[in-house]
Amino acid sequence: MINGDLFPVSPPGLCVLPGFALAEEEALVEAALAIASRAPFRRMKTPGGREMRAAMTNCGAAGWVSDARGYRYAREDPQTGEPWPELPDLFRRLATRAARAAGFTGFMPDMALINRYEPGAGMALHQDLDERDFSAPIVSVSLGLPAVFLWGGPNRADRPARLALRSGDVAVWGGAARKFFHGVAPLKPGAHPRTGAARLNLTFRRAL
Ligand code: MD3
Ligand code: FE
Repeated sequence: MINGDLFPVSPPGLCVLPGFALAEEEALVEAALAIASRAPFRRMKTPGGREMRAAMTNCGAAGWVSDARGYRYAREDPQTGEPWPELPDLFRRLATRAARAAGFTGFMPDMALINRYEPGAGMALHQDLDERDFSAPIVSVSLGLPAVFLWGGPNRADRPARLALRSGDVAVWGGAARKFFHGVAPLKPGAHPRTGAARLNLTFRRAL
């Protein structure tokens, strides 16, 4: 394999690490479900009043939330009034290790957004602009059913390329890629031994 399992692909700043988290797949799914037992997955409303297709929850110092008031990071789960569950050490260590493998040393995420997609669910092209520090990368871990990730460019009109992401794949986004448009194509039906008919995606961020 060229480049020792490290696949930097254009745009500069996106790096896919195929199977990087596969050895920890089961523990990662268990940890995500334990978080969801305390901060349940929910389909949030966009400020425009539409229900998003992916169900979401969070862990760490803040959680990404969306409602009629807009998008923001909130220190408490608005559904329970409680702080979000802690970011597990397993998550923290994996995110730091993957970022380092992609060339971002010293990445210390303060939270993870957890997305759950069922067959038919996707995510429209968007940018992630609610975090405070854009010099930090975002690390994404795919678990369960495969998905086609759509990555565009700096402009909404840029035609997105398609990238297959499987359970255990990790992608790191930093530098120029950090503000690029991206999304997820609607999931194909299927079942995965660890997640059933669902894909979980963890995104580790420095939000505060
Ligand atoms: C590129 N999630 O939660 S992960 C999201 O598969 C999100 O659930 C998708 O987009 C998912 O906001 C994609 C990959 C990803 C995450 C954040 C990014 C790519 C990114 C932020 C900036 C650029
Ligand atoms: Fe995003």
